[in-house]
Amino acid sequence: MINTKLFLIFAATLTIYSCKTSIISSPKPLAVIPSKEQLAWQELEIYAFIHFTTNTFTGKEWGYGDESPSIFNPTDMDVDQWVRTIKDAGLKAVILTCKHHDGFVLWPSKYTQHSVASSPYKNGKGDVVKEVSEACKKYGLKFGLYLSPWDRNRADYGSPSYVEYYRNQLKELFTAYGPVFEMWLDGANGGDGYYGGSREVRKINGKTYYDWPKTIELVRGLNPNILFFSDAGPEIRWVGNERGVAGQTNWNTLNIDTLYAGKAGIEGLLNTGDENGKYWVPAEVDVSIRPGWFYHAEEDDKVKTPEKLFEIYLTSVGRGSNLLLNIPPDRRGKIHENDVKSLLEWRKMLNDKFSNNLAPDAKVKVTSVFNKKTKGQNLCDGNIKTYWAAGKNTKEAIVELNLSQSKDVSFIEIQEYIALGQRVKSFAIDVWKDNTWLEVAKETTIGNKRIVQIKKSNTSKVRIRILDSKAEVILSEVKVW
Ligand code: FUL
Ligand code: CA
Repeated sequence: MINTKLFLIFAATLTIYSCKTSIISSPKPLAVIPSKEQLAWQELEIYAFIHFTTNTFTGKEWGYGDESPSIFNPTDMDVDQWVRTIKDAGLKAVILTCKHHDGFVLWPSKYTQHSVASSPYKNGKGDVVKEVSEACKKYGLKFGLYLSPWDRNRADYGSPSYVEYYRNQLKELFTAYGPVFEMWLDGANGGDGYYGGSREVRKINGKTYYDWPKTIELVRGLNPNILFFSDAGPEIRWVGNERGVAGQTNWNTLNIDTLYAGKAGIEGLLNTGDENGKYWVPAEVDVSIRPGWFYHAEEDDKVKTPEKLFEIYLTSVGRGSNLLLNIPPDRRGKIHENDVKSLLEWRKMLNDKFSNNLAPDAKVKVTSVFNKKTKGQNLCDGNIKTYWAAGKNTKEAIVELNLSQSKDVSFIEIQEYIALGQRVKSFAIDVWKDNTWLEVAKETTIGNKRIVQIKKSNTSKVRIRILDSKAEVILSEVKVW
């Protein structure tokens, strides 16, 4: 028979004990932190942009809007090959240009004739948006869309009825092809165009014309978890260039109340973010694998090399951003052989260079901990949900990894636990050389992920010195290759 008295004492001790553990204080989040959707988005790291429309067949980058749908005629269309290649290259999602500035739409919209339905593709029975979204489901990739606000085909561009048209198309897209993880609002707006035959220059007020808050609300009603990309966010910001380069200093925070999509002269701010920004608006690095966004046969020998793509990986994902890599299908409706080759070699290069992480076998020493759960070992467990936190308000701290024997080291990767906010303002990396510490890098921000390439060093110890931080330092992972 159970001894009830003993059992009660035991239960009481348990309660006291659990009360005690629950009063261990944890680090407090900063005032500005990512939403759970933004956190999940960061984990995608690399995904594909697909630019495909009449431009593919005219050789233009910006169609004027007077292109006949009859030219949209891919000869050997293979959407499965696009998405399979993207998946094989290790990318996690696809964003498709459902309509570019020329106004031709890739699905049979009931609001316009200027679409695939009027083209020879599948005798007008084709639907590229459907094909891509279904292939994404098949291959387990997320699906996103781009619908150009600027429309050089529409006679009513510039008047309120066009905004209605744009919203109607969003309703169609978000009803038929969701769920959509990200929507791209391009900042290019207004200028010359066909505009239903007027052939003139039209200027709109980018700040007021589209009434974005209303459009965004409409889309969120249909697709609550969506993230909007634009110069101004609200959830994801442009990085300020199309070269594949995020700021060496890259804050996820920004003041978006002074920005709007298409506002000129803010590239520098978008590139670095704003240390004191009041909103969490991480940068996305958009860059094309070719010189243009659309396929042009004369650029077949200008496909970025695996080495160049690797460099871009370091200046985007390696600087805490996500990489949106454009891979434009050709006139057959396939990703060209040269692009496929480059993509797959790049993937192999990433896998090779980042295959032998020395951190899990290292002894970790940290200068302080916040509490007994936020220990240094959490940095090397391969789990981004576990973290090391320095002592309360400790803005300077050192993490030392003892590799036990000398190894060649070329890259150090550090991740902040950004769920509690981006904190680190500056840090340095040292390697143990000739019985002393040698500084090999001095950098500023970390964010979601910072990959620092150092001159290959044969060393038995590596240390990261956090020199300044907004609040106690919190890192989730450190890797050494
Ligand atoms: C720009 C556009 O004007 C380009 O054509 C392309 O779509 C690029 C991704 O964004 O603003
Ligand atoms: Ca961890």
